[in-house]
Parts: sequence; structure tokens; C-alpha cells
Amino acid sequence: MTATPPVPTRSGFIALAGRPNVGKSTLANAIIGAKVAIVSDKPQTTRRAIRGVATGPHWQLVLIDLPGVQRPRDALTARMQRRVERELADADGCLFVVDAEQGIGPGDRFIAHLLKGAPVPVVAAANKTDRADRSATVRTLQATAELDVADEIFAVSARTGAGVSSLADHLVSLLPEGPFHYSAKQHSDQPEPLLLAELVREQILVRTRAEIPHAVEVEITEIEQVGEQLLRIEGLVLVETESQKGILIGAGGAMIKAIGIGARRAIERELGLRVHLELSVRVRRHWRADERLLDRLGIE
Ligand SMILES: Nc1nc2c(ncn2[C@@H]2O[C@H](COP(=O)(O)OP(=O)(O)OP(=O)(O)O)[C@@H](O)[C@H]2O)c(=O)[nH]1
Ligand SMILES: [Mg+2]
Repeated sequence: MTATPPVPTRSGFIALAGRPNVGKSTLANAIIGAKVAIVSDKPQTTRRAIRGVATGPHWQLVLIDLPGVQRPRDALTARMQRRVERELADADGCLFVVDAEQGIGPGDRFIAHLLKGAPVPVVAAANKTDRADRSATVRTLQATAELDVADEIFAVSARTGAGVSSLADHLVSLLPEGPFHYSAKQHSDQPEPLLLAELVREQILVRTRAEIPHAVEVEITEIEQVGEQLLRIEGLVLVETESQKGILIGAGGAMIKAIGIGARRAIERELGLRVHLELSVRVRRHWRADERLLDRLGIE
């Protein structure tokens, strides 16, 4: 009797590149099939490199969701940009995401130029096809092809899921043979306090605008199990000025209350536990330029 040789496993890292707001995180969540990264309509939502993991019978695809490529303005955005370049250099492939409705602009061309030097295969995805009419999508696919960086181009909607599974199959086909890096049950490499902080920040992003989304960071300072089914969580919302603090607290505390309720529900949904969440808002001037604080917040 001859034993069938074991099927070799494929495993590797695909980094997502693209302008802020094109839907990289939404697409990463759709491919992974779990919420690994928060999403908002404000640019520069993603601040850290987040690894999302999808595992099949003989393959493991690790997607590295990255901040949108942009021109650095301060220590925070400089760190984000350096991280993007490092991750691209180390990945097995790159998924370049563009916006099907908006088409190709200077920001996309800048990234395409960056990717031309990358020693890895590049796949492009024109996202948000649910919002673009057919001719806009065709124009974007054409303009993406003319950038001459991607071997394959897919039209997808991260929101409806259209085209996402063929894109995912193709990404898997690019992975080198090798052992899994994560357990098959794991969806993300984020430590729990960071995941919870991000869920709080997501609630702030949906409720604020102008400079506030960029000026806010969240730190979880305590997680305590109280009995079997209840978790008590304390979080600190950092802002840069007293006036931002006033806006986040809101009239009679209405804003911070709404943020707290939204975040508690999101956390309960993720953890499947009841949660008691206490948030306080603190002014920390120029936190975005504070290298030691950025280290502590895990933005590197
Ligand atoms: N209609 C539609 N909206 C989408 C789609 N994908 C993402 N969006 C929306 O686009 C906005 C930006 O999505 P994100 O996933 O946060 O974008 P991102 O590229 O990760 O942005 P940064 O982290 O800031 O670089 C959000 O409001 C999403 O809901 C899509 O396929 N269709
Ligand atoms: Mg993002």
C-alpha cells in the first residue's frame, strides 16, 4: 500500500496598499470573514499594521492591513508611512486597492511608482463597484492597467462581497509553500486591549469630523473579569486640546455617553460577554508628536 504524500501547505503575507479611504480595511475584513480592522469614512482610519488571518484546508493567507499611503505631517504619520514601506518590502505580495468610482488620481500614481520598485507580485483591486456605474468601473480598470504595476486586476465590492472570493482565491495562489504562522482559529494578531481600543475609536470616528478624528487616540487602561459573564473595561480617550475634549464630552456628557454605549455594544458583540465600559477624556497636548507615547500605543 502506498501512502499519498501529504499536500504541501501554502502560507504567506499579502500587504494592502492604497490611498486613505479606498476601502482597504473593509476589503481585509471581507476576505478574512471577521472584523479585524475598524472602518470609517474619515481618511487615515488605520494607524497600525494589522495582520488578519484566513486559514483554509491547505493554506493560510495573512493580509497586512496598512495605513493609507500619504505624505507624513508629524511623528504619527511619519511612523505610519515608514511602516507601510517596511511591510511592503517584507511581504510575499501586494494588493493595491483603488476606488472604482473615483478612478485613478495623483495619489494612486504615487503608490504605483512606489510599487514598481517592489520585488513582489502586485495584484490590483478596483473597490466600491457597488457605487460606480459600469462605465466608471471600466474606466478605472483601464487606468489601473495603464499604471503598469499589477499582474492581475479585479473589480470588487468589499461592501456587497461581489468579486471578493475570486480575488481571495487568486491571492492564495500567489502564496509560497510553507508552514502556517498562526493557529487556524486566530483571525488577527492584535492583542485584546488594542482591539478594544480600536472599537472605541471607531465609535468616535463615526460621530466626529474635521480635525477631531485625527486628534483622538484611545488607550485601554484596565480589563477586569467580574464574575463569569461580565467584563469591566476602563479606557482613556486622548485628545490634544480642551476644546476637543469639550466636543467629545458633549452637552451634559451626551457625546461621551453615546460613544460609550456604541462601543460597549460593539465590544459585547466581538467578545460574546457582557461589558461594563468606563471612558474618560484627557487632554494630552501634541500626543501625535510624542515618540514615547506612540511607542506605548503600539504605533511603530
Ligand atoms: N459603497 C462602498 N463603500 C465602501 C466599500 N468599501 C469600503 N467602503 C467605505 O469606504 C470608507 C473607507 O473604508 P475603509 O475600509 O476604512 O478605508 P481604508 O482604505 O482602510 O482607509 P484608511 O485606513 O484611512 O487608509 C468607509 O466608509 C467604508 O464603509 C465598498 O465596497 N462599497
Ligand atoms: Mg484602513
